[in-house]
Amino acid sequence: MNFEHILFSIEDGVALLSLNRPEQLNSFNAAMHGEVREALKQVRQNPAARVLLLTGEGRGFCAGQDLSDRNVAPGADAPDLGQSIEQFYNPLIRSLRDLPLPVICAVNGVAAGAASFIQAFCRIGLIPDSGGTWTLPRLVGMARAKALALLGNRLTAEQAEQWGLIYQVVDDANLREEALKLARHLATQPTYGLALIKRSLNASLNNSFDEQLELERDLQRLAGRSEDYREGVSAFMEKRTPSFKGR
Ligand code: LHQ
Repeated sequence: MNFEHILFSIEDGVALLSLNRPEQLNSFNAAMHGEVREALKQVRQNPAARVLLLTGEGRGFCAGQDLSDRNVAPGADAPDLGQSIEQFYNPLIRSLRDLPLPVICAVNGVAAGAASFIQAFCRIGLIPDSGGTWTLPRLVGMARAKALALLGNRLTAEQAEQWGLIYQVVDDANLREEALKLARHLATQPTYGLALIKRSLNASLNNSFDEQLELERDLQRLAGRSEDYREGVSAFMEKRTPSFKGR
């Protein structure tokens, strides 16, 4: 498949996916959804991809849905947004959340709608979707989540970091380099184990303590059978740098 609306490559263990509709601040239309879906399929299937790095071309990261696709004529039927979410957004969110790799998001500019430092939905009569109403209160607490979702104000990157919405702010000029450095580092690590860590942390948000202890037992059993664990222990005993394969 030739990509028109995204840039996609796999190099040094890092799958780099950059949204590429800069004039529309990388907002999503159906074609871009299709390309992202195809790229994520390749990431899942290609063992050379050990880490996924997401970013955007131009001055924006992503402005959510392309609203020019939603501009209905007066008197025409309203679009079925539930259908659009079912077909496009929910599968995308599930696919990223379940991807058995570390995912780094280098948010290079405004993120509105489905990825978000602006919960812009309330400004046009919608609710935050793509898991926004689930993720936000868990990351920043209910009071801040409600303020963000009901007011639709812009949250600066620094404030997003202070509130625990994102991991780290870096200077604009260094963003791509810093994100690639982190991605290349992770790509040399025991990425099978990292995927199990991601799975257990995701599950912890809904589990009781006892359920989580049981999940840890099961996932540690899998981790303990990996080649990487064997290599990690040998390298430690032999006082050398381990060489992990992600298996
Ligand atoms: C855009 C867009 C855009 C098209 C900027 N579309 N062109 C999920 C499931 C199913 C259905 C419905 O929706 C959803 C979820 C959603 O994503 S709903 C939320 C949709 N997104 C928004 O409401 C955000 C709309 N955009 C904005 O509020 C602003 O553009 C932000 C705050 C993102 C950036 O503001 P500025 O930095 O001032 O840039 P701008 O507004 O001047 O935009 C630059 C250009 O990008 C401009 O085009 P132009 O030809 O005038 O240069 C915009 O029209 C275009 N653009 N967002 N979503």
